[in-house]
Amino acid sequence: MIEVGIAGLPNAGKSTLFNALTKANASCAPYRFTTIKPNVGVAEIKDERLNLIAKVENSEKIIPAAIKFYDIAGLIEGAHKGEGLGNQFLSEIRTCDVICHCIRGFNLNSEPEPDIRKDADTVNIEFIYSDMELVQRRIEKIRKKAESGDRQSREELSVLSYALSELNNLVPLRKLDYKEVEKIKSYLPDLITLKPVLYVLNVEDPKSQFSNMLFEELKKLAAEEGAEAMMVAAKLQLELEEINDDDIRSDFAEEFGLYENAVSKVATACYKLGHLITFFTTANKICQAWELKENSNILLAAEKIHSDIAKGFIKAEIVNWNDLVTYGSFQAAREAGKVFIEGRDYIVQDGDVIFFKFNR
Ligand SMILES: Nc1nc2c(ncn2[C@@H]2O[C@H](COP(=O)(O)OP(=O)(O)O)[C@@H](O)[C@H]2O)c(=O)[nH]1
Ligand SMILES: [Mg+2]
Repeated sequence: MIEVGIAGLPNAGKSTLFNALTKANASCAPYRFTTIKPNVGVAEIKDERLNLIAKVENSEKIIPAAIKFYDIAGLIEGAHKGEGLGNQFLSEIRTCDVICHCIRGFNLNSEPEPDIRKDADTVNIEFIYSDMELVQRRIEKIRKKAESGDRQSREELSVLSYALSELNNLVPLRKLDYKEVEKIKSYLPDLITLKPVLYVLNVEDPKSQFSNMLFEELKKLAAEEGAEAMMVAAKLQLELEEINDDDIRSDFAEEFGLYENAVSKVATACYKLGHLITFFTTANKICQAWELKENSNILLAAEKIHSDIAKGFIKAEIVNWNDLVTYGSFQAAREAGKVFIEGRDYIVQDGDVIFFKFNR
């Protein structure tokens, strides 16, 4: 399950966003909204494709993919030195796949006017300092061995020294060359600035000029960093989630310009950043969505479901969800030449519906 850490300055609206996202779910088990800890929640990712596939396949149950959110508090200037709640919370971000950086885009009496770049930088610099510390510590640990001539340690030392020099220049590591990023990741996978970032501008009113002016600024900043940006009205979105009547709900969403499904919006952006795709299965009358790393072969997909399917893998029949739905049945899609038989080297594509054949 993809894990997303919601970070940002105090009063940016992180908890409001967290609540909006984790409440935005109901319908089918097993995920729903589950509170693991007060600040950890799992939301199911509504995916219209699932409903359409389920209909064609006469599935009796739908199981969406899920996304885990952490509401990460305690990040203030100096957090890396233990200010505020300090490192305890930075360590929670380290295990996440994507950082959702929440930026305040509304006025609050106790806070100065929103300042996109300044606010973003304050947090980004804490991340950089925190990574610096981790890299330094690791370097100290391996230095002796490297200096004694151990080849592996020397390689690691050279990679980490490079990372440290970039951090010293206040460069987040995700901005480096893909190859360098992969090397650094192989030694220290938990560095925060290696992680992809989704900037979320939290606004009062998504239709206002003020909000949109701030959003333009944020998009510019995100583009410079190769990050993604979106605008959410967390407080209104949370109110939307508390409306049960479908008609009133969609009127409310339309009036205020809200996402009917904020989780899907966030999940789509996070999947893109995390290089994840979705494939589907319909075995045992259960229509299920699964996440998978881009460029994975079909054995990895099989492994996700059950190691026995990977072990006993013979072949798979694959149809794109859109072809399946367009032709109205698996059989009709097959007759139209849209079902493909693939072996173990097949690279799974987003939207594949997969029927595994395996020795039990
Ligand atoms: N006006 C306005 N207030 C908001 C919005 N989102 C959050 N707030 C308020 O801002 C304050 C801080 O929000 P909170 O979610 O606790 O921020 P956190 O410190 O980042 O977790 C609370 O009083 C929220 O009600 C918003 O979109 N508009
Ligand atoms: Mg909070």
